Amino acid sequence: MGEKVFVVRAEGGRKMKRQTIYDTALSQGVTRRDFLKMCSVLAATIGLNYNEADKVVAAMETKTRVPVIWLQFQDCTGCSESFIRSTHPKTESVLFDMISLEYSEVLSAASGYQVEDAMEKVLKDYEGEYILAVEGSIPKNNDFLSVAGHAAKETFIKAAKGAKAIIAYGSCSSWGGIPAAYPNPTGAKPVTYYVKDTPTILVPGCPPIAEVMTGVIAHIITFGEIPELDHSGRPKAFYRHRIHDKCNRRAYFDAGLFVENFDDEGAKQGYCLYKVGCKGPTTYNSCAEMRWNGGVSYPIQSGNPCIGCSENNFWDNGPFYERRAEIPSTQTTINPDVVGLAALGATAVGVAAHATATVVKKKMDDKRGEDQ
Ligand code: FSX
Ligand code: SF4
Ligand code: F3S
Repeated sequence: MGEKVFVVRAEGGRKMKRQTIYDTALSQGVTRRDFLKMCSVLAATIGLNYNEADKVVAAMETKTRVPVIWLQFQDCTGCSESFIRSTHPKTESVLFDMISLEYSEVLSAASGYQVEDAMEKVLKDYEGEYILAVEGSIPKNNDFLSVAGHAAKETFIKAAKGAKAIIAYGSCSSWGGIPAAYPNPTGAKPVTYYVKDTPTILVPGCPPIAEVMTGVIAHIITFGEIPELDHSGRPKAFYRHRIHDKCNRRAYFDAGLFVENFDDEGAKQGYCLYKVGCKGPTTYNSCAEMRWNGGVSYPIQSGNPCIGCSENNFWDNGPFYERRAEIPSTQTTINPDVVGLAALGATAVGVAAHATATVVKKKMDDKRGEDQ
């Protein structure tokens, strides 16, 4: 058990021995028991059954750490902040055991030429093997952002060329995000605008859930390929449900009990936030299932309507905190009023038949009156 396991890797004609992920974990003081625990959590995160955790164990015991280059463009660094707060498994394990973070403006100890050289070396030595994580959108106009004297676009296209996969981490790199909001002064674009022939996984959210990133990387390590994606390029395992489908306030929606104002009795009771603008019915993300900060809570649980931060154009889809009568049919399979109708039966006929902000409000008020 204590014997070190190395993977032999050909590098420039030479054979090099590199530590496996498991061995790296041991050298960081992680016990076998903790390692197995970490693998079980990872297996659950990537959607494997409990009895399939051995696939993750086998991969971590035999594979070496994946080199990662993490580029930041037009962003607020919230994505990095979110990632380093990953709790399942602990970020230290993810960062130092599963991946080898070769370049990060926030986390690299080195800076200046030193770190620029390190990135060049990875592009050359690990061509086709490294993962490129991108945070932030890329401006069309080169004047807006350059790092180390290179325009953002140029740096991204160069790094994307030899990547095994690109992970667009956050809504800005996935869709354009806040920098691309009207009037989009920089001509901000998502990564897919510039590169189409490198496998790209979108992990939207402003910021995204840290454990989703961990899960995506664990999937690539375990299976040697990117996870199954939906029609927009998001990993299905994490974006297959709407917030509304798994929301802890859903029973109130179905019962027609809504918060009307943030300081009313409904708010105190934890009623549904639909009428104060919740975009859960049109937002695909794992917040309601995985929750944030190690499963502690998520916006809706803490009383704030979902603002749809993982959806395309979320900033321009506002205003937030106001209910819109129409739910865009392209983003939802079923109108939430109809969802409510199905669950509520005959009592909800009035809800569905009068699905406009004002009329729904009146009907709900009427219904409450009857209930009391
Ligand atoms: Fe964007 Fe990430 Fe929102 Fe911020 O960097 S997805 S503005 S949380 O940080 O890119
Ligand atoms: Fe939850 Fe929002 Fe749906 Fe209400 S509208 S059930 S608060 S997701
Ligand atoms: Fe964002 Fe909505 Fe989750 S606002 S963090 S997608 S609950």
